[in-house]
Amino acid sequence: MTRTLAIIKPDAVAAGRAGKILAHLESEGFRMTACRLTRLNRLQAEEFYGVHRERPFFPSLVSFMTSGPVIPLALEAEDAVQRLRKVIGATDPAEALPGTIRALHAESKERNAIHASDSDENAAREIAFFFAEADLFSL
Ligand code: 3AN
Repeated sequence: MTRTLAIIKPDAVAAGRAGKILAHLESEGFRMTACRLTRLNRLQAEEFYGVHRERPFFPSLVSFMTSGPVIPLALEAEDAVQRLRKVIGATDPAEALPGTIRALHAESKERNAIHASDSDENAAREIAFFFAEADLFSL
């Protein structure tokens, strides 16, 4: 078993789609090892998305990610990082394969419903960003 981090983003939480997205993740074989409902402040969002600091969409991304509550989830599965990337689909919902979470629930490239770690190294960093080791349950 390996771990990854997902975040159900403010657009999906506000639209009442969090339950459907969690059900989708569970139906794909992901188990929750930790879950919170929280709202990021500006500094937290800037740190979390630090690699994108120089990109033109960065200010808008930070503003969106702080606009309402989000649900970070530490998830466990075999090959969790790669499998979750496949299940969420492409960044732009217009390019996401049918049946993926972003094809089903995302509005746009920015308001795209869910985040997923893109490497094992980032998964470890991102899980630690939201959760203490003692918060993680392994089943
Ligand atoms: P992904 O979330 O698919 O890993 P990244 O890491 O390239 O995509 O981008 C991080 C986040 O930045 C995306 N989830 C999206 O919300 C936002 N983003 C990426 N590219 C754009 C863009 N061209 N315009 C607006 N927002 C973007």
